[in-house]
Amino acid sequence: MPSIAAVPETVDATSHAVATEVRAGLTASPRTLSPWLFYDEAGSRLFEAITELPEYYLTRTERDIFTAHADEILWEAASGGRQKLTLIELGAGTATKTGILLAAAVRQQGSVVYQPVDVSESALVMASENISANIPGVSVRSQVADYTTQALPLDRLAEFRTLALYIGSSIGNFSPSDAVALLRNVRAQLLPGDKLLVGTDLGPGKHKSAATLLAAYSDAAGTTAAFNRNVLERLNRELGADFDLAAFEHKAIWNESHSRIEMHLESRCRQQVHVPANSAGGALRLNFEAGETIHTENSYKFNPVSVERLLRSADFAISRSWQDDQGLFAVTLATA
Ligand code: AVJ
Repeated sequence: MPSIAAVPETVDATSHAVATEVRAGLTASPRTLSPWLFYDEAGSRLFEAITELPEYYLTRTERDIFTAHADEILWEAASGGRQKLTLIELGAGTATKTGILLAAAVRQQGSVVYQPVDVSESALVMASENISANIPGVSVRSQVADYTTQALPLDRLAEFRTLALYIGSSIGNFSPSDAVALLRNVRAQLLPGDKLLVGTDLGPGKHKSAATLLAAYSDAAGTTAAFNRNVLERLNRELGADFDLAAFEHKAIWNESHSRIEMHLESRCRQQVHVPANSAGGALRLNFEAGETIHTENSYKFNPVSVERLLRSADFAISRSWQDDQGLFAVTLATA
Protein backbone atom coordinates (compact mmCIF):
# COMPACT_ATOMS: atom_id res chain seq x y z
CA MET A 1 0.00 0.00 0.00
CA PRO A 2 1.77 3.10 -1.18
CA SER A 3 0.38 6.25 0.35
CA ILE A 4 -0.17 5.53 4.03
CA ALA A 5 2.42 6.90 6.43
CA ALA A 6 4.11 3.78 7.73
CA VAL A 7 3.99 2.98 11.40
CA PRO A 8 7.14 1.25 12.60
CA GLU A 9 6.90 -2.48 13.10
CA THR A 10 7.24 -2.52 16.82
CA VAL A 11 6.99 0.30 19.27
CA ASP A 12 10.43 -0.46 20.64
CA ALA A 13 12.27 -0.74 17.32
CA THR A 14 11.52 2.81 16.38
CA SER A 15 14.50 5.06 16.92
CA HIS A 16 15.37 5.21 13.24
CA ALA A 17 11.72 5.51 12.22
CA VAL A 18 11.20 8.30 14.76
CA ALA A 19 14.32 10.12 13.57
CA THR A 20 13.25 9.85 9.92
CA GLU A 21 9.66 10.90 10.56
CA VAL A 22 10.67 13.84 12.74
CA ARG A 23 13.25 15.13 10.26
CA ALA A 24 10.77 15.04 7.37
CA GLY A 25 7.89 16.52 9.39
CA LEU A 26 9.73 19.31 11.19
CA THR A 27 11.52 20.57 8.08
CA ALA A 28 8.29 20.56 6.02
CA SER A 29 6.15 23.62 5.58
CA PRO A 30 3.76 23.69 7.34
CA ARG A 31 5.49 21.55 9.96
CA THR A 32 3.86 18.24 10.89
CA LEU A 33 4.40 15.29 13.21
CA SER A 34 2.55 12.03 12.56
CA PRO A 35 0.01 10.94 15.20
CA TRP A 36 1.63 7.54 15.68
CA LEU A 37 4.45 9.42 17.45
CA PHE A 38 2.04 10.14 20.34
CA TYR A 39 2.01 6.55 21.50
CA ASP A 40 5.16 5.93 23.47
CA GLU A 41 4.63 4.58 26.98
CA ALA A 42 3.76 7.95 28.51
CA GLY A 43 1.56 8.86 25.53
CA SER A 44 -0.34 5.58 25.68
CA ARG A 45 -1.01 6.21 29.36
CA LEU A 46 -2.21 9.75 28.60
CA PHE A 47 -4.50 8.42 25.86
CA GLU A 48 -6.04 5.94 28.33
CA ALA A 49 -6.65 8.93 30.66
CA ILE A 50 -8.27 10.86 27.78
CA THR A 51 -10.75 8.03 27.21
CA GLU A 52 -12.02 8.57 30.77
CA LEU A 53 -12.40 12.36 30.57
CA PRO A 54 -15.92 13.80 30.88
CA GLU A 55 -15.42 15.79 27.65
CA TYR A 56 -14.12 12.83 25.63
CA TYR A 57 -17.48 11.21 24.83
CA LEU A 58 -16.14 8.94 22.05
CA THR A 59 -14.99 5.92 24.06
CA ARG A 60 -17.91 5.71 26.47
CA THR A 61 -20.44 6.35 23.69
CA GLU A 62 -19.06 3.55 21.55
CA ARG A 63 -19.04 1.32 24.63
CA ASP A 64 -22.70 2.21 25.28
CA ILE A 65 -23.60 1.33 21.68
CA PHE A 66 -21.88 -2.04 22.09
CA THR A 67 -23.62 -2.64 25.42
CA ALA A 68 -27.03 -1.88 23.93
CA HIS A 69 -26.57 -3.75 20.62
CA ALA A 70 -23.80 -6.36 20.93
CA ASP A 71 -26.10 -9.34 20.42
CA GLU A 72 -27.73 -7.70 17.40
CA ILE A 73 -24.36 -6.72 15.94
CA LEU A 74 -23.01 -10.25 16.28
CA TRP A 75 -26.22 -11.75 14.94
CA GLU A 76 -26.10 -9.52 11.84
CA ALA A 77 -22.39 -10.17 11.41
CA ALA A 78 -23.14 -13.88 11.41
CA SER A 79 -25.78 -13.35 8.70
CA GLY A 80 -28.69 -13.94 11.03
CA GLY A 81 -26.86 -16.44 13.20
CA ARG A 82 -26.17 -18.75 10.25
CA GLN A 83 -22.38 -18.49 10.34
CA LYS A 84 -19.68 -18.93 12.92
CA LEU A 85 -17.28 -16.03 13.31
CA THR A 86 -13.65 -15.45 14.12
CA LEU A 87 -12.89 -11.91 15.27
CA ILE A 88 -9.79 -9.98 14.28
CA GLU A 89 -9.19 -6.46 15.62
CA LEU A 90 -7.00 -3.87 13.89
CA GLY A 91 -5.17 -1.62 16.32
CA ALA A 92 -6.65 -3.47 19.28
CA GLY A 93 -4.72 -1.56 21.94
CA THR A 94 -5.76 -2.84 25.34
CA ALA A 95 -9.10 -4.03 23.89
CA THR A 96 -11.17 -2.68 26.77
CA LYS A 97 -14.40 -2.28 24.75
CA THR A 98 -13.98 -5.42 22.65
CA GLY A 99 -14.91 -7.66 25.57
CA ILE A 100 -18.56 -6.66 25.15
CA LEU A 101 -18.56 -7.96 21.56
CA LEU A 102 -16.60 -11.08 22.49
CA ALA A 103 -19.05 -11.95 25.26
CA ALA A 104 -21.88 -11.67 22.71
CA ALA A 105 -19.97 -13.91 20.30
CA VAL A 106 -19.57 -16.52 23.05
CA ARG A 107 -23.31 -16.34 23.83
CA GLN A 108 -24.08 -16.85 20.16
CA GLN A 109 -21.67 -19.61 19.19
CA GLY A 110 -20.32 -21.04 22.46
CA SER A 111 -16.71 -19.99 21.98
CA VAL A 112 -14.71 -17.65 19.78
CA VAL A 113 -11.19 -17.10 18.49
CA TYR A 114 -10.05 -13.49 18.91
CA GLN A 115 -7.02 -12.14 17.04
CA PRO A 116 -5.98 -8.68 18.25
CA VAL A 117 -3.39 -6.96 16.06
CA ASP A 118 -1.39 -3.97 17.24
CA VAL A 119 2.07 -2.42 16.89
CA SER A 120 2.36 -2.31 20.68
CA GLU A 121 3.35 -5.59 22.28
CA SER A 122 2.68 -4.28 25.79
CA ALA A 123 -0.86 -3.26 24.83
CA LEU A 124 -1.47 -6.75 23.43
CA VAL A 125 -0.25 -8.38 26.64
CA MET A 126 -2.76 -6.27 28.58
CA ALA A 127 -5.51 -7.04 26.05
CA SER A 128 -4.88 -10.74 26.23
CA GLU A 129 -4.71 -10.88 30.05
CA ASN A 130 -7.83 -8.77 30.38
CA ILE A 131 -9.89 -10.84 27.92
CA SER A 132 -8.67 -14.26 29.05
CA ALA A 133 -9.31 -13.44 32.72
CA ASN A 134 -12.79 -12.02 32.21
CA ILE A 135 -14.47 -13.79 29.31
CA PRO A 136 -14.44 -17.58 29.35
CA GLY A 137 -14.81 -19.12 25.90
CA VAL A 138 -12.46 -16.72 24.12
CA SER A 139 -9.11 -17.95 22.84
CA VAL A 140 -6.81 -15.02 22.21
CA ARG A 141 -4.13 -15.19 19.49
CA SER A 142 -2.48 -11.81 19.54
CA GLN A 143 -0.10 -10.63 16.84
CA VAL A 144 2.30 -7.69 16.75
CA ALA A 145 1.92 -6.17 13.28
CA ASP A 146 1.28 -2.89 11.51
CA TYR A 147 -2.05 -3.29 9.76
CA THR A 148 -1.43 -0.15 7.67
CA THR A 149 1.46 -1.69 5.75
CA GLN A 150 1.55 -5.40 6.51
CA ALA A 151 -0.73 -8.25 5.54
CA LEU A 152 -3.31 -9.03 8.20
CA PRO A 153 -2.14 -12.04 10.17
CA LEU A 154 -5.45 -13.78 9.54
CA ASP A 155 -5.81 -17.26 10.91
CA ARG A 156 -8.55 -18.80 8.83
CA LEU A 157 -10.44 -21.72 10.26
CA ALA A 158 -12.56 -23.82 7.95
CA GLU A 159 -16.27 -23.02 8.25
CA PHE A 160 -15.62 -19.75 10.05
CA ARG A 161 -16.22 -16.31 8.60
CA THR A 162 -14.10 -13.37 9.68
CA LEU A 163 -15.47 -10.32 11.46
CA ALA A 164 -12.81 -7.61 11.34
CA LEU A 165 -13.11 -4.85 13.95
CA TYR A 166 -11.80 -1.37 13.31
CA ILE A 167 -13.35 0.54 16.17
CA GLY A 168 -12.61 3.53 18.38
CA SER A 169 -12.64 6.08 15.53
CA SER A 170 -9.12 5.00 14.59
CA ILE A 171 -10.01 5.46 10.90
CA GLY A 172 -10.41 9.17 11.71
CA ASN A 173 -6.64 9.68 11.80
CA PHE A 174 -6.36 8.99 8.07
CA SER A 175 -7.02 11.41 5.22
CA PRO A 176 -9.96 10.33 3.05
CA SER A 177 -7.67 8.86 0.38
CA ASP A 178 -5.49 7.03 2.93
CA ALA A 179 -8.62 5.73 4.65
CA VAL A 180 -9.87 4.27 1.36
CA ALA A 181 -6.46 2.73 0.68
CA LEU A 182 -6.37 1.21 4.16
CA LEU A 183 -9.87 -0.25 3.90
CA ARG A 184 -9.17 -1.58 0.40
CA ASN A 185 -6.17 -3.37 1.82
CA VAL A 186 -8.37 -4.89 4.52
CA ARG A 187 -11.02 -5.79 1.94
CA ALA A 188 -8.45 -7.50 -0.28
CA GLN A 189 -7.60 -9.87 2.56
CA LEU A 190 -11.17 -10.78 3.42
CA LEU A 191 -13.29 -13.31 1.57
CA PRO A 192 -16.66 -12.39 0.06
CA GLY A 193 -19.21 -12.50 2.87
CA ASP A 194 -16.71 -11.63 5.61
CA LYS A 195 -17.66 -8.59 7.67
CA LEU A 196 -16.08 -5.38 8.89
CA LEU A 197 -17.30 -3.32 11.87
CA VAL A 198 -16.11 0.30 11.85
CA GLY A 199 -16.51 2.86 14.65
CA THR A 200 -16.65 6.49 13.50
CA ASP A 201 -17.06 9.73 15.38
CA LEU A 202 -19.77 11.96 13.92
CA GLY A 203 -19.59 15.61 12.91
CA PRO A 204 -21.88 18.35 14.23
CA GLY A 205 -25.58 17.56 13.87
CA LYS A 206 -28.97 17.98 15.48
CA HIS A 207 -27.83 17.22 19.02
CA LYS A 208 -24.11 17.75 18.60
CA SER A 209 -22.42 21.13 18.36
CA ALA A 210 -18.96 21.97 17.14
CA ALA A 211 -18.34 23.07 20.76
CA THR A 212 -18.97 19.50 21.98
CA LEU A 213 -16.45 18.25 19.45
CA LEU A 214 -13.87 20.86 20.34
CA ALA A 215 -14.24 20.27 24.08
CA ALA A 216 -13.34 16.60 23.54
CA TYR A 217 -9.96 17.78 22.26
CA SER A 218 -9.38 20.66 24.67
CA ASP A 219 -10.47 19.29 28.05
CA ALA A 220 -10.50 21.40 31.18
CA ALA A 221 -8.02 19.20 33.04
CA GLY A 222 -5.43 19.67 30.30
CA THR A 223 -4.94 15.97 29.64
CA THR A 224 -5.20 16.36 25.86
CA ALA A 225 -2.75 19.28 26.01
CA ALA A 226 -0.33 17.03 27.92
CA PHE A 227 -0.90 14.23 25.38
CA ASN A 228 -0.14 16.63 22.53
CA ARG A 229 2.96 18.13 24.20
CA ASN A 230 4.22 14.66 25.13
CA VAL A 231 5.27 14.24 21.50
CA LEU A 232 7.84 17.03 22.05
CA GLU A 233 8.93 15.44 25.33
CA ARG A 234 9.39 12.21 23.41
CA LEU A 235 11.67 13.97 20.91
CA ASN A 236 13.66 15.44 23.80
CA ARG A 237 13.95 12.02 25.44
CA GLU A 238 14.60 9.90 22.38
CA LEU A 239 16.42 12.26 20.04
CA GLY A 240 18.03 14.64 22.55
CA ALA A 241 16.06 17.59 21.11
CA ASP A 242 15.75 20.72 23.28
CA PHE A 243 12.07 21.67 22.92
CA ASP A 244 10.96 24.03 25.70
CA LEU A 245 7.53 22.53 26.43
CA ALA A 246 6.23 25.71 28.03
CA ALA A 247 6.95 27.57 24.80
CA PHE A 248 4.40 25.52 22.83
CA GLU A 249 0.67 25.83 23.28
CA HIS A 250 -1.90 23.09 22.63
CA LYS A 251 -4.45 24.10 20.00
CA ALA A 252 -7.52 22.17 18.85
CA ILE A 253 -9.37 23.54 15.81
CA TRP A 254 -12.58 22.43 14.11
CA ASN A 255 -11.86 22.50 10.37
CA GLU A 256 -15.34 22.53 8.92
CA SER A 257 -14.44 22.26 5.23
CA HIS A 258 -12.43 19.08 5.86
CA SER A 259 -14.77 17.84 8.60
CA ARG A 260 -11.91 17.25 10.98
CA ILE A 261 -10.54 18.28 14.34
CA GLU A 262 -6.93 19.34 14.00
CA MET A 263 -4.43 19.39 16.81
CA HIS A 264 -1.47 21.71 16.65
CA LEU A 265 1.36 22.84 18.90
CA GLU A 266 1.79 26.58 18.51
CA SER A 267 5.08 28.31 19.20
CA ARG A 268 4.43 31.08 21.73
CA CYS A 269 7.47 33.06 20.60
CA ARG A 270 10.21 33.28 18.03
CA GLN A 271 12.61 30.50 19.02
CA GLN A 272 15.20 28.04 17.80
CA VAL A 273 15.05 24.31 18.57
CA HIS A 274 17.92 21.88 18.08
CA VAL A 275 17.86 18.22 17.19
CA PRO A 276 21.28 16.52 17.32
CA ALA A 277 22.58 14.48 14.40
CA ASN A 278 21.16 10.94 14.32
CA SER A 279 20.80 7.90 12.07
CA ALA A 280 18.52 9.87 9.74
CA GLY A 281 20.91 12.76 9.12
CA GLY A 282 22.85 15.76 10.46
CA ALA A 283 21.91 18.12 13.29
CA LEU A 284 18.83 20.32 12.76
CA ARG A 285 18.43 23.96 13.77
CA LEU A 286 14.73 24.74 13.53
CA ASN A 287 13.61 28.37 13.53
CA PHE A 288 10.05 28.91 14.75
CA GLU A 289 8.18 32.18 14.32
CA ALA A 290 5.80 33.28 17.08
CA GLY A 291 2.43 31.68 16.25
CA GLU A 292 3.90 29.08 13.91
CA THR A 293 2.41 25.64 14.49
CA ILE A 294 3.34 21.98 14.25
CA HIS A 295 0.30 20.05 12.98
CA THR A 296 0.21 16.88 15.08
CA GLU A 297 -3.14 15.22 14.32
CA ASN A 298 -6.24 15.13 12.15
CA SER A 299 -9.33 13.45 13.55
CA TYR A 300 -11.92 13.18 10.78
CA LYS A 301 -15.62 13.26 11.64
CA PHE A 302 -18.28 11.52 9.56
CA ASN A 303 -21.99 11.35 8.88
CA PRO A 304 -23.97 8.32 7.72
CA VAL A 305 -23.53 9.32 4.08
CA SER A 306 -19.77 9.84 4.29
CA VAL A 307 -19.26 6.54 6.17
CA GLU A 308 -21.22 4.73 3.49
CA ARG A 309 -19.29 6.47 0.71
CA LEU A 310 -15.98 5.54 2.34
CA LEU A 311 -16.94 1.87 2.75
CA ARG A 312 -18.33 1.64 -0.77
CA SER A 313 -15.15 3.16 -2.19
CA ALA A 314 -13.32 0.26 -0.58
CA ASP A 315 -15.75 -2.28 -2.10
CA PHE A 316 -17.76 -3.00 1.02
CA ALA A 317 -21.54 -3.08 1.11
CA ILE A 318 -23.28 -1.58 4.14
CA SER A 319 -25.20 -4.10 6.23
CA ARG A 320 -26.39 -1.95 9.10
CA SER A 321 -25.42 0.90 11.35
CA TRP A 322 -26.05 1.81 15.00
CA GLN A 323 -25.87 5.16 16.79
CA ASP A 324 -26.40 6.47 20.30
CA ASP A 325 -29.52 8.55 21.01
CA GLN A 326 -27.65 11.82 20.74
CA GLY A 327 -26.06 11.06 17.38
CA LEU A 328 -22.56 11.39 18.74
CA PHE A 329 -20.99 8.21 17.36
CA ALA A 330 -21.75 5.50 14.79
CA VAL A 331 -20.87 1.84 14.49
CA THR A 332 -21.30 0.45 10.97
CA LEU A 333 -21.31 -3.16 9.83
CA ALA A 334 -20.21 -3.77 6.25
CA THR A 335 -19.94 -6.88 4.10
CA ALA A 336 -16.95 -7.76 1.94
C1 AVJ B 1 -7.33 7.37 18.92
C2 AVJ B 1 -7.41 8.60 16.89
C3 AVJ B 1 -9.44 7.90 17.96
O1 AVJ B 1 -8.88 11.07 17.25
O2 AVJ B 1 -10.08 11.03 19.05
C4 AVJ B 1 -7.72 11.71 21.38
C5 AVJ B 1 -6.86 10.24 19.42
N1 AVJ B 1 -6.35 12.63 20.01
N2 AVJ B 1 -7.53 12.97 21.76
C6 AVJ B 1 -9.10 10.67 18.40
C7 AVJ B 1 -6.99 11.50 20.25
C8 AVJ B 1 -6.69 13.52 20.95
C9 AVJ B 1 -8.16 9.64 19.03
N3 AVJ B 1 -8.06 8.39 18.20
